Amino acid sequence: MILWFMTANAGKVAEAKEHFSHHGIEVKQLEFDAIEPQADDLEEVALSKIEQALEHLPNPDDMVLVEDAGLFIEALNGFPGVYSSYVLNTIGNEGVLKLLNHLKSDDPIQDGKLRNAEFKAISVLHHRGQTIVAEGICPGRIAHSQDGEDGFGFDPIFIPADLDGDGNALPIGEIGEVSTHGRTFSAIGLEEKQLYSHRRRALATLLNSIGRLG
Ligand code: ITT
Repeated sequence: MILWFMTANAGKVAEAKEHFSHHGIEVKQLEFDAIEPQADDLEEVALSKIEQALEHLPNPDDMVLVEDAGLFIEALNGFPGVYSSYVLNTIGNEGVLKLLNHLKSDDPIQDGKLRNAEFKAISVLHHRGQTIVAEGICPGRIAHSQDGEDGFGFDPIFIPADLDGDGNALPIGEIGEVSTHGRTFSAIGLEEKQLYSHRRRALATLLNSIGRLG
């Protein structure tokens, strides 16, 4: 079974390939100059992308996937969120770290929370006239400095929350059975990132629903 992933981001494709390879689905990148609307929420952007993807699908019977993701930093009221690409292309990871370094609280509990953040992904899968939408969230925090070489985007500055034995995210700072021990997504690499990833969570939900598409 072929699944076309419409994205310009090779890092996303690598993660989707890794995930679907365990389920007998071949992922291929569908790349063209898509127009990314500036909208207030990820789902609106993702649904606009799927409309465009359908016009470029090599075979109308194939499945097509799009995704819109973003990094939401609590102390910045969710910024950069839907502006994540723009922020990465302008101030970059160093700029985000500088922004957060200006924030300080005298209350140690509040101070610890200032770096809380989450990745969110909305994935949309379309097959023969039917559309499924799934969300994946990965809570975590922003590191004090960049760490690691792997991955893409904000991976060098994002430390995911630990997980319990069932793969559920624990409150930030709690030590879990599954832990990066304070390392970022870039430092742990693709396979370990999948344990925590917002993308993998959204894709797993989609995969559970594919059967319903017939
Ligand atoms: P598309 O062609 O699929 O739109 P994109 O890179 O523009 O690719 P998004 O708009 O979904 O992707 O993502 C917004 C930004 O967030 C973008 O700069 C990504 O690099 C970054 N991002 C998304 N998922 C990420 C992840 O898992 N790790 C690190 N950064 C991520």
